[in-house]
Amino acid sequence: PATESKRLRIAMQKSGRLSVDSQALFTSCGLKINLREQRLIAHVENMDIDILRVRDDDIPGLVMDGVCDLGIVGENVLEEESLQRKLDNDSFDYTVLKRLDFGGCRLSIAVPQEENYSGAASLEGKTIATTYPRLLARYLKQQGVNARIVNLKGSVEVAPRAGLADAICDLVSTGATLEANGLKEVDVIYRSKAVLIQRKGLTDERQLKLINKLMPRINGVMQANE
Ligand code: PRT
Ligand code: ZN
Repeated sequence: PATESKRLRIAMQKSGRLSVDSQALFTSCGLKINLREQRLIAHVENMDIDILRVRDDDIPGLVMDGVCDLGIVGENVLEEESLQRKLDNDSFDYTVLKRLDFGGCRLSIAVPQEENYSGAASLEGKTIATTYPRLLARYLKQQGVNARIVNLKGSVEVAPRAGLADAICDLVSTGATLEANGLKEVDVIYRSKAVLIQRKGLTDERQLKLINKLMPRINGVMQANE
């Protein structure tokens, strides 16, 4: 069966903010990837590696469940999935092999521009929309604040204007999206970058050798980018 294949399986985002950089990293490391756009699996021609191209949200689970050996994903998605799995008593083990130099962003609280905000206490009793309910809940708990969390998978930034929430907790990079929606960033609750992760319990000698061959190359590429 496919699950016993000894080829190293690496999960990356199929299309989105991490896919170009992930692919560039693999290419810089010498992987010759046969990418036919619509394919789920891309075979690496010159190494025993298969690249799985999936939604970024699926990557932590694929690695934590041991279906993929390695994955590149944002720490925001990884941490959210870990917190959720802890709550659900599911396995959430993995190893971070490398924090990468792309995919940087912050998860921030934002409120309408005209709103007064003086720290997390201002959120008491408010409704906050987010795609990251577990990360937000952890922050609110740390701050001793009680607020209602509304879980939205998209269009979080329009929630206040739509009357769905008083505030939002969303990813920010330039801040342009917040500004365009009449919001201001008031607190950073999590800073994220893309990371390369490995599943727990990887023992196949050939696969481990391959990883040991790749890591110095990744380090070299990152140093060259500095
Ligand atoms: O389809 P799939 O599920 O794979 O992709 P996706 O749409 O869920 O994710 P994608 O491609 O948008 O983001 C993938 C990862 O990139 C995120 O999980 C982060 O780790 C990282 N990243 C870095 C960002 C941003 N920067 C970012 N700015 N992810 C999202 N944004 C969004 C943010 O949600 C907001 O809508 O960009 C907007 C804000 O950008 P600024 O520049 O206007 O502040
Ligand atoms: Zn996603």
